Amino acid sequence: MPMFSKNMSKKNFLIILFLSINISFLSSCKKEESSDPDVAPKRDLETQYIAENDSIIEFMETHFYNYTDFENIGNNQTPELIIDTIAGDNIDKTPISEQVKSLDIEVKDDDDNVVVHKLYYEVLREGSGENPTVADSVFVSYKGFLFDNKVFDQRKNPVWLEAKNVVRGFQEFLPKIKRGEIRINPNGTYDFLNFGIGFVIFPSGLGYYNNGTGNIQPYSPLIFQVNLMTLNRTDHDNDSVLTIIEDLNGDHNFDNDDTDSDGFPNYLDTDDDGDGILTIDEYDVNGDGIADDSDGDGTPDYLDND
Ligand SMILES: [Ca+2]
Ligand SMILES: [Ca+2]
Ligand SMILES: [Ca+2]
Ligand SMILES: [Ca+2]
Repeated sequence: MPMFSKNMSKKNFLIILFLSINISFLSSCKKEESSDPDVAPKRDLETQYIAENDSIIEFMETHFYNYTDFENIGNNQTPELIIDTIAGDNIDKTPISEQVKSLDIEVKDDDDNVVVHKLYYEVLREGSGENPTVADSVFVSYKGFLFDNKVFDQRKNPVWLEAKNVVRGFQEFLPKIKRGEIRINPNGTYDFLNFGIGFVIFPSGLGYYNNGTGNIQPYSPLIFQVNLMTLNRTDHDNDSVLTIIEDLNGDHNFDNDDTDSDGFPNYLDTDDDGDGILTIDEYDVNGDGIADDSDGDGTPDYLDND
């Protein structure tokens, strides 16, 4: 496909790099419960989480990854993550459980009860640039696989994804690594150097839960290796307020913040408070980089309709 042909001119490449958005398989698919054979009956979120977390911990205690392949790697290399059982010749390997860190993510069940889900991750190379937010567009290669090593999705050539559209565990992991640098070579080819590499393991409550999809059975914990080439900050409605800032309640769901209740969430609303003045014309009139608050009531003008 032409998107990443190596002989593209520098100019064309940069235009494509910074404009194109590619939504792939990773996009959270929200299927309705139906007669679809891939959709299992919905279980209690907390019960399911506890059972899956136990199985993830057991998996990490009995498995290792190819950590020696990630030592002293070249600045443009991307070793592929391989996970195997600690047994036989590999009996002395360090288990994954001794290497990962964890992150607590709040997930709500259908009755709005919060069940904290642990996500386990390892940064294999930090990267050299900025970290993405959970709202940004990221240019990534990745490999998604299951505990039985079955690969359900893999991109060896990087693709653009929107962090807010991928499964939650992948989205929440992204800010843990940094982007790399772009090197344009004299012959017009390019590569990325010193980009962030890591992997993440998470329960189905941060994945597809009761929805099976492709090779993924319902209630499957998922593993992703992620290689972050570069990123693009997003401002979906071009109102000068970055999308990450439009998530007012900070729950990483961008669809439930709608200040003026007009049905358009703030990240897609060019007049967030519905006062007839576009957000871009009242967000930061004095240009100091801070949202203006003319009446000093603590609510910035662009969210304040009085
Ligand atoms: Ca929100
Ligand atoms: Ca709105
Ligand atoms: Ca807005
Ligand atoms: Ca307004």
